[in-house]
Amino acid sequence: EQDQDWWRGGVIYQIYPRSYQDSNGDGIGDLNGITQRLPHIASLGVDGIWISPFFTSPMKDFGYDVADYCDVDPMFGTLADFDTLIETAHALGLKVMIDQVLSHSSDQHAWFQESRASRDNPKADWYVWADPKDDGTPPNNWLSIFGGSGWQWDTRREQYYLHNFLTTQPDLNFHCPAVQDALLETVRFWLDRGVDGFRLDTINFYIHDKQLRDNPPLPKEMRNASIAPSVNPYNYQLHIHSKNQPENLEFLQRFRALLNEYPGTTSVGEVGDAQRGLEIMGEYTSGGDKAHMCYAFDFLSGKDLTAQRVVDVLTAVDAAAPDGWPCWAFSNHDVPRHVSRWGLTPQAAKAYATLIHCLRGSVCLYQGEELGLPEAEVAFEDLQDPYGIEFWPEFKGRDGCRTPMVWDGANRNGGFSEGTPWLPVGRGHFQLSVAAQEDAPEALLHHYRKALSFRHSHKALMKGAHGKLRAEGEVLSFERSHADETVFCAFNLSDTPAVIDMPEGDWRQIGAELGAAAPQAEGKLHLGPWQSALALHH
Ligand code: TEU
Ligand code: CA
Repeated sequence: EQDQDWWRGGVIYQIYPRSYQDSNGDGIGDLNGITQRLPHIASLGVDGIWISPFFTSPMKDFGYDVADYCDVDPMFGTLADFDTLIETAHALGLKVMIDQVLSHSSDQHAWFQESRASRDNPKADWYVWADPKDDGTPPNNWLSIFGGSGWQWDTRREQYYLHNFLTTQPDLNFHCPAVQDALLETVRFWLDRGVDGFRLDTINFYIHDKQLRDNPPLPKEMRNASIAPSVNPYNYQLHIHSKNQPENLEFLQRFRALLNEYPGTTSVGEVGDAQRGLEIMGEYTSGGDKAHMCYAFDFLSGKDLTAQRVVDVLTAVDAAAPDGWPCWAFSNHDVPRHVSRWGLTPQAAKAYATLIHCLRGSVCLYQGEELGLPEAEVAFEDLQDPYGIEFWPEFKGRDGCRTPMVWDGANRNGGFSEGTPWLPVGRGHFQLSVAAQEDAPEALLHHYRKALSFRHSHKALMKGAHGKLRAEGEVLSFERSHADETVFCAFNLSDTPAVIDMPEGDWRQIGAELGAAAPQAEGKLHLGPWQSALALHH
């Protein structure tokens, strides 16, 4: 019998298709390449995969600019290749989630071509068009996440259109019911093809303020063009009118009703909001009638991840909505890989790998995370990300986490491609290849497998509530419980030994395969550098 709640506490492996495996030597990863590598993913013990966009696209934002929601870009393969991928994944026990970029399309999408042709065509209001102010300037002060004004002038319509990201990513107008209907039809198309769920790109940008009210302006000292908006601490609070309007909840309910017709499917909404991310997670995922999960940004930035920070974030989750369901990630295709961001030694990387698998919520792992890949250094001449090119060198862009997966260090291009890879393989990556780690019992790859299997063998870790959150110095601890199972988890997030008190009660050591410490006499717990302790109550 199929567990329809597989996603609740499940672990999802994110694939950036351009960089996973190239099967035809053009230097760009593709669907057949992914299919070929599914056994590696299954061997990790994850529940499913999320594949970043592979739909027809001019690739201005590498697929996050969709020109046809219901077809595969020839660069990545064909619909038949996708069918084979799903079939192979399912045979290996892996769910398949795809990335729906509904908030905006490519400017090459037929809908936009029609919409921009005149002010009175049937799709005239499918995008967000507005007249200039009397002096010809944009209708309001809204900014693009990728820099500059959020408005682009269109000479044909003599109007501005809204884009929250690149100018080639016009914002779809969700206030228009026909737009919602058309998008939901594309969702149905993929459900009928057998997908198990969706990662919903920029879910909080679906609906903008109809009255187009100005956002609060950027403080003067933050208007410096060399600060990339996504790392500008003020950026997200500045979009209060351009995103996250109340009508979004109604759309999410329509979306959920559609998914409910396909039992066992799921969704994870990407909520990029530094200030209100977890609150929005609560709004969007509680009640069981909107998104299933929201992707949390809390552990995707910062120079380190301290015990106190984890406690603060988990406390905020409870405050936001005890029945809400976050999905945690340390790395993805948009941010510097966490091993580099947090400056982790291999030992520390293991501690965080154990930690993420003990959190309440679901988990996304990003390709190469299981190898401990550091952020690759990409020379300016090799940069591909338009956002990185724009803000170089203060902001290095997103190419350093998008370099090819390394399968075999002894092979040309790490086994990724027979041709010239679209981004060079990271210099220090060859020695961390899958093949190299398979043969090294202490390698991080095996630690990820053990942590995944550990999580899956304890219902309390998959589905349980969390409680008794503590940060004592650099030691983080909490309990997870579900039905009659309670698991105690402690992590020394530092390279100095530490001693804490065990909670009251009888505890049996578990997780020894993860290097976890055993509680000592008199209720003391001695933790070595970066050591964890895991114990079962009985
Ligand atoms: O990202 C949304 C988002 O908030 C990013 O702009 C993020 O702040 C930035 O990439 C950090 O460097 C999603 C996708 O994940 C991203 O790849 C797309 O470019 C973006 O939407 C537009 O579709
Ligand atoms: Ca290819």
